[in-house]
This record gives sequence, C-alpha cells and structure tokens, in this order.
Amino acid sequence: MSTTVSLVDELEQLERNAQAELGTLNDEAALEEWRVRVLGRKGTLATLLGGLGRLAADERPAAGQAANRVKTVLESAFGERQAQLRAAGRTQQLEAERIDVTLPARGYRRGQEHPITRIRREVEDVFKRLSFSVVEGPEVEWDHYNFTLLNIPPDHPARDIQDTFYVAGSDAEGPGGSRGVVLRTHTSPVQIRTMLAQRPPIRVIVPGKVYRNEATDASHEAMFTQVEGLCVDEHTTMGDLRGSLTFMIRSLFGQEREVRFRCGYFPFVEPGAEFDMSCHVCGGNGCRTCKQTGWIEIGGCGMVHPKVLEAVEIDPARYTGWAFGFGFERMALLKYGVDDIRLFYTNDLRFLKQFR
Ligand code: 2NM
Repeated sequence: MSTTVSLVDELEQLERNAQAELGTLNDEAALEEWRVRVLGRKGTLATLLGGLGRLAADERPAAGQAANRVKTVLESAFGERQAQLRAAGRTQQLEAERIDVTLPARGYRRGQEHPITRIRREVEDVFKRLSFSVVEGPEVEWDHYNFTLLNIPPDHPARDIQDTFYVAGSDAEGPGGSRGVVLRTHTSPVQIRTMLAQRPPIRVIVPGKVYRNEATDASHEAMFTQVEGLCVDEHTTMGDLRGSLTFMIRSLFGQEREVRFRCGYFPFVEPGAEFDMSCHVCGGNGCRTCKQTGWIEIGGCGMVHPKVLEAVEIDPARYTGWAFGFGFERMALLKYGVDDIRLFYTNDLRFLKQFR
C-alpha cells in the first residue's frame, strides 16, 4: 500500500472524527479548544500536512488536494457550528426575557390634590365664572405695598395685630422712597400692584401664602393660605359684593346657605364688614360647630377705602371698589370637619389620604 493512500486515509479519518466531535460541542470554549487542537498551527491537520514532504513527487498532488479539501470542509463546519451555538444562545436569551404584553398592567397608586389646593381650585373656579382673573404676586414684599398703600401708616396699631417677619438688613430704598421688606401678611399688596398696573374695570382674585408672626396652635399657623378678591368699576356696590360672596358660599357649601354681614374694621375698607354663612352642619338651628349661633364666620370684606384708591391714582369720585378676604385653611377645617390646622402641614399620609 502506498504512502499517499495512507495519508489520504488519515486525512479522511480526521475529517470524519473531527466533524463528529464538532457536533457534540455545546459551548464556545469547547469550540475554541477544538479549533486549536484540529486546525491550529500545531494541530492535527498541520501535523498531517507536515508528512507531505516525505511523499514521492508524483504522490504529492493527490495528497495535497485531499489536505486542502479537508481543511476547507473542517473550517466551514467549524463556522457553521459556531453560528449554530450563537443563534441558540440568542434564542435562549430571548426566551428568558419573554414578556407577555397582553397581561393587564400592574396597578399604580393614584395621587390627589392637597385639601387646601382643592379648596383653592374650587374658589378659583367659582370666581372665574364671575369673570374674575386669578393673579399671583411676591411673598416677599415691600413694607410700602403690604402696609402703607393700604392705609396702614408706619405707626398704625393694625401693624401689631398683623405683626410680621421683617427681612433683616433690607433697608434698600423701595417704591415711593420707602424702606423695609417683609413677608406679606395678606395678599392685598398684589391687589395694590394690580391697581397700579391697570385701570378699571378690574376683577381679580389673588390666592397665595401669607405669613404672620404668631404662636402656632390648633387654629393658627405662622404661614397660611388666603384668597382676596377685588372689583373696581363704575357704580359697583356692596350689593355686588354680597351677591358675589353668596354665589361663592352656595357653590361651595350648598344652595341653602345664607350670608350675613356684620360691621367689622379693616383700615383699607370703609365701610368694612365680617361675613358669616349659615351653619352647614345644623342648617342654622344651632349646634356645636356654630357654637349655638347658627352662623359661621368666614372672612372680611368691604368697600375699598377712598384713600387706597387715591394712593394708586384711581379717582374715587368716579370709581368704587369692593374687596374681600378669607383663609383656605379655615374653610377646609369647616368643609371637611378637621379640628387642627396643623394637620394640613405635617405631611401625614394617613390624614391626607382621607381627601379622595
Ligand atoms: C380683607 C377684608 C377686607 C382687601 C382690600 C384690598 C384692597 F387692596 F383693595 F384694598 N384687598 N383686600 C380686603 C378687604 C381684604 O381680608 C380679610
């Protein structure tokens, strides 16, 4: 038997064995080990090829051809197996990551408005229906706008009941050569700004945070939220004020509610009044909520003082104005039957979740 035949036999045997083994390999590391052992520089195929040189010249072409063919076959078999393994790996990964997009979504907990925000929105909605605009302004305000232009001069006793937080070192010169900056004690300075910036007719409500230097208890906080309204026009009267407040109270507390005015003093209005609504708990018969009076105090109001109109250069001989103000916290306490204002600002979810 010639040497060529046996070298060709050996090549074919290598082809069969190596291919069979390739079919059993299941990971890339084993595959790589196979490649080095069979096709590598010092691998089985290379070793067999080293035998070519010892063949007789006329036997070499046949053996060379066989060697090339086996090399090509094994290389492509290697490539195929590698591709197979990689595809299987990807499929497995896809399988592991499969999600069923037709399943119902996981539930999520829905948030809600803070009770004070809710009252604020309800009040805004009522006055928008009466063609009022909602405006906002700075919480850090010139003393001049917070007090002086509202007919509360520097030594006026009303500065005591509205004792506020003065901003330290803020004696920069403000409007009208004034000095002093405070945390606003009411939203009225925004009405002042509005009247300085535009001419009647004016209809605005101003919700927002206000500050008082006050000891905190169940019905007082150093920060609370208020809304004030202002209407300035020709011929507008206290009757319009009363009608607007009645419309608001009935929208928020029910159509059966009545509104009454009692004389009240605020430096920036004349005449001034406090306004009450008939008790929504007992319907006016007298109960614990209304302290047996049948009435619940809501806020203050009045006709804008001529001095205030003059201070913003609106002619009080031609125009009249009315204004009102009340706190959202107190309204929320009443509407939701809460007994401590501090609950609105302690962020206890057990409390807040009750307002769904
Ligand atoms: C109140 C009560 C009475 C009021 C007056 C003004 C302004 F700027 F027009 F003069 N704004 N708000 C007012 C009047 C506010 O709150 C208890």
